[in-house]
Amino acid sequence: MAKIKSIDPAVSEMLEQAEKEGLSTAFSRAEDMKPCPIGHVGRCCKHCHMGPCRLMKPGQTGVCGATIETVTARNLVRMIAGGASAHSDHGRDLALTLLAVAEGEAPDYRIRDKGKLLLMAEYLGVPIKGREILEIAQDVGSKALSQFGQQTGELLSVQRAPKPRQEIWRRLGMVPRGIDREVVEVMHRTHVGNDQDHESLLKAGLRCALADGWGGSMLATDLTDVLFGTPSPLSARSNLGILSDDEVNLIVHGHEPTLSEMIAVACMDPEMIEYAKSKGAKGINLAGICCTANEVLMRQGVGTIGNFLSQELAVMTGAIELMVVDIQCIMEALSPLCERYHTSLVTTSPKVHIHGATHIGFDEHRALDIAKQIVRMACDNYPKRGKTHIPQFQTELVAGFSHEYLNYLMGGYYRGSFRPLNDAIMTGRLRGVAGVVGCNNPRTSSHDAAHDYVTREFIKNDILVVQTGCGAISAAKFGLLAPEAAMELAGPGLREICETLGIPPVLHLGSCVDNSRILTTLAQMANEGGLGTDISDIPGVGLAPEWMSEKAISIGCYFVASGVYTIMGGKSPVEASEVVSEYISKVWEEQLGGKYEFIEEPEEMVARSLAHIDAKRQALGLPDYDPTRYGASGDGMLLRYLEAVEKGEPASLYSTKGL
Ligand code: NFS
Repeated sequence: MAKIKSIDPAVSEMLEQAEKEGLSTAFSRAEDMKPCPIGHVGRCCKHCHMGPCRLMKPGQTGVCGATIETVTARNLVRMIAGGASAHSDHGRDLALTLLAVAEGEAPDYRIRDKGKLLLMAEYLGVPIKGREILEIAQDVGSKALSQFGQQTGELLSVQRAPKPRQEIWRRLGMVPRGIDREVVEVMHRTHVGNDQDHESLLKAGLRCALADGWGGSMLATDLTDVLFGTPSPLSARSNLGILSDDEVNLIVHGHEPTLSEMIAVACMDPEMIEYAKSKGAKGINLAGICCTANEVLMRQGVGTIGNFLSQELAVMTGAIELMVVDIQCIMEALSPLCERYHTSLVTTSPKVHIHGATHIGFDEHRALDIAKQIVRMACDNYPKRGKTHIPQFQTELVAGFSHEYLNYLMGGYYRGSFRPLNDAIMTGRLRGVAGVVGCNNPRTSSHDAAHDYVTREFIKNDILVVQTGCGAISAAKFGLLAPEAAMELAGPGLREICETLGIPPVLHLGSCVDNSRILTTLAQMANEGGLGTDISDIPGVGLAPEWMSEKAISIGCYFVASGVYTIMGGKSPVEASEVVSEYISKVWEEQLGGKYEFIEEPEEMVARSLAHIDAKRQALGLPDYDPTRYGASGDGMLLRYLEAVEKGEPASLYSTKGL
């Protein structure tokens, strides 16, 4: 039987359609071109023009004498620098936007979450007493910006990590000094003729990753919350079925929230809706792809039509009038594909120009005007729409779980707390926690399959799952972000918790920069007490089962450096060196309490995660995980009782026996 390319029925339907029409996709291109077996596992060094050198035989070195250890470590840390620069540059732009708002130069934006601004002021050391909110915002913006160019000292947000963690970083010389400095230093160290010691290269790599997670990404998340609101739960829909047959379909794609938030405003403008109607459409349907989708989903409830591998297939529906992109994860294949349809591809970032696309440079000084111009362009395309093929699959979801909301959820407005979560883990009602994040990759067995498998296994085993990025979109499409999923799929302890709190068993925490929400959440769990004193004590794991981007490598590494056992799917990019592979697993675990492993089989990912979580429970002296102690309360119990009664089976509401 042929390998199923995707477990998403909408994607499968579109792939059939693509085949019928003879169109290439990332799936077909990945099949036609196998990854380079030399570079894929880190054997290739192409940092100078004496090479590329291929280190194929044991003991073989590059022309300069570089060993396989140096080459694999260099390649890995350069990936970290690439990922960290992408997340951090995104954060920098938001700091500039906040400054523009504070200085009255971005009239269409405002400070939406003053509480979050004050929190930022606190950790950035900005005085607040007796000051106007815009004055504080100006200082927060400048201070945030200064973190990128800082040359010495420590990044201020490092203080948000548990104290023992900060001490580990200080002891190892791993505290980031400035965000840009760490990225530049990795680029410098990996230039020909520099750092030739894999240990020191890898240390610099982790410091750079920390500058991403606790620096650029954390600032990006916090600044976005200040400008557009800290998320709280809302419902929305996902998958290609939410494309409309009779409305203008406008898709936002990429990662930045600044323009997409304005487009969301413009799409609700009665004047724009009238304009759409004047073109024969019933209205305007705004939806998203990738992390821009996550940004507007988390705050505005805008639906998501899919994750990374859906972008080309969405255009092939013929139902998209316009796709507006900002930065990152935008396939170059989109432009020629859009030309085959009536779809306009619009680029907006000065950093992303795409041949064949229309460039409308984004300018926060006249954001709403630009957003309206783009909406009008989409409407103008509607009469040109030809035959469409929209797969009829969609699901309901609940998103919007910020760190702040989790506090509120468990303790109310005045007594926000993580006590109930820690207690649940301590008693064994919850076995542990897991973050399942990251991309899609056509090289994995089936699109979304690994995400879906590990997530279902975790919740079945009473592990509360948090997600971001394309992983979260995968969970959305398969109904795992719906509260009902707890009733059907969660283990007994997790189900009871979900019922009590009214939450899904899988919590959507946002875009990929919002992995920083997982960091601050873990820090609070460690500080709350009962689960040790550091992040590495917590029974938890992090996984990116279908990763492909450099950003995912950086994310994985900052989780390891924060003390989390982190599993990446697929082949290891450092497989060529046993020494480096062992270093990032065993030595990093000894130093930091977190290890970095690449595991191809989802079953193995789950097995190792469960073993790790149980070992952490044991180290804390917590009771062994025992699901039979829970599940005798709540609606789930009642439902199973009613089901048993209906089938004429023995049932009792007062005992779990026989149910
Ligand atoms: Ni993260 Fe978001 Fe998706 Fe991967 Fe790309 S969209 S930033 S990199 S592919 S999860």
